[in-house]
Amino acid sequence: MALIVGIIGLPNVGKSTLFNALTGGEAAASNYPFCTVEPNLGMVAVPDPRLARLQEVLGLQSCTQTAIDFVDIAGLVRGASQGEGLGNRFLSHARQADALVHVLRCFADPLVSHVEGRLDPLTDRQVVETELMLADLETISGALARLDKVVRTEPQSPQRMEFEVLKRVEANLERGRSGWKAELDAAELEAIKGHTLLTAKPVLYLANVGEQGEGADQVERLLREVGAAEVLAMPVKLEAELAQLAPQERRAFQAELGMEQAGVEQLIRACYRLLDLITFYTLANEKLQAWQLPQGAMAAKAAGRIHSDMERGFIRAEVATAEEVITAQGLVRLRGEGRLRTEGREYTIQDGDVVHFLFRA
Ligand SMILES: Nc1nc2c(ncn2[C@@H]2O[C@H](COP(=O)(O)OP(=O)(O)OP(=O)(O)O)[C@@H](O)[C@H]2O)c(=O)[nH]1
Ligand SMILES: [Mg+2]
Repeated sequence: MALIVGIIGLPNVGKSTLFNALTGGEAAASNYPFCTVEPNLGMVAVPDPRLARLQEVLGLQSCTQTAIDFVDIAGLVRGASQGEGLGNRFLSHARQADALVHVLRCFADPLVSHVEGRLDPLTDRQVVETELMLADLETISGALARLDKVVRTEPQSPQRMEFEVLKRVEANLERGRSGWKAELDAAELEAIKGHTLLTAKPVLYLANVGEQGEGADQVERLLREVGAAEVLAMPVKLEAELAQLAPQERRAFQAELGMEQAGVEQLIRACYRLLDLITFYTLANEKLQAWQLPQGAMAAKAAGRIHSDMERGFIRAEVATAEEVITAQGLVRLRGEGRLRTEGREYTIQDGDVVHFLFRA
């Protein structure tokens, strides 16, 4: 059950090019608005230096990384919520995503046409977000009409909270406020989760800059508007070209360009954080595997990620940190010295834990 990150934005801003940079793939990318119609789906392994070090000290031939699915969605234009462009098709694909990467064009290439005829990532962002808000308003108005009847006939209905929260979200969206999530607590968010509202999804803005970093002034404007944590600047076309090279060649080229870490790697890791995921590791029968888990999940649930039997028959977990395993060159010494912690089913798994589950089959 890999989580899905949807790539959204206006047409012709570099979404498919970004998808290719991530997957090393060859999705159609061209100077032609609405080049993408059917979404491209690709599974991308999450780079994990800690896993590589574990593999090395354990002397294993292979290991299994975690992955995220990326979906390259059709471009969206003004009026999409009313069916303009590929309208509702775009929106239904975006709705299936767990988080969104919103690509904003910051490169000024006169050869690549802009659907609105000018370079302005701030306005582009507004155009797209307005459509997301309008689409949500429509979803909400349909749901409220139905819930209104329910709470009127049964004022103490369990759906009362859902009704009240949706009304609050609606009031926010009507005032053009997409940041309504901050006002709700966990229970309130849970109550409306089923509506998969687009403005509820975590968003990362990807500023698509030119090959030489052109567009830095636009990135500055963007940073001022949305805050540094949510913006990543990346020369998408260059990254897609790098993705076509063999690993060794790519590293040499990156060193030449003074790039410490590939932009795509930064993006994948940023998405991992955006999805609020942590990684834990298991080592069984000489098989080292990384697993992803929502932040705050407990040991029994983590066991269930591997097999439902392990969750059902959970007895206890033996835990060490990846750093401890690396320093001790494996689990054997840690176990021998009694340094593996014993944890129960309610232990909160920490990022980087190496876990051995004991369970009744
Ligand atoms: N100069 C330059 N061109 C770029 C860059 N990124 C993308 N392009 C070009 O812009 C055009 C559109 O790119 P796509 O990746 O197809 O855009 P898209 O957002 O998927 O477009 P739709 O599928 O039509 O919505 C292509 O000709 C790309 O080569 C960039 O960083 N610099
Ligand atoms: Mg495309």
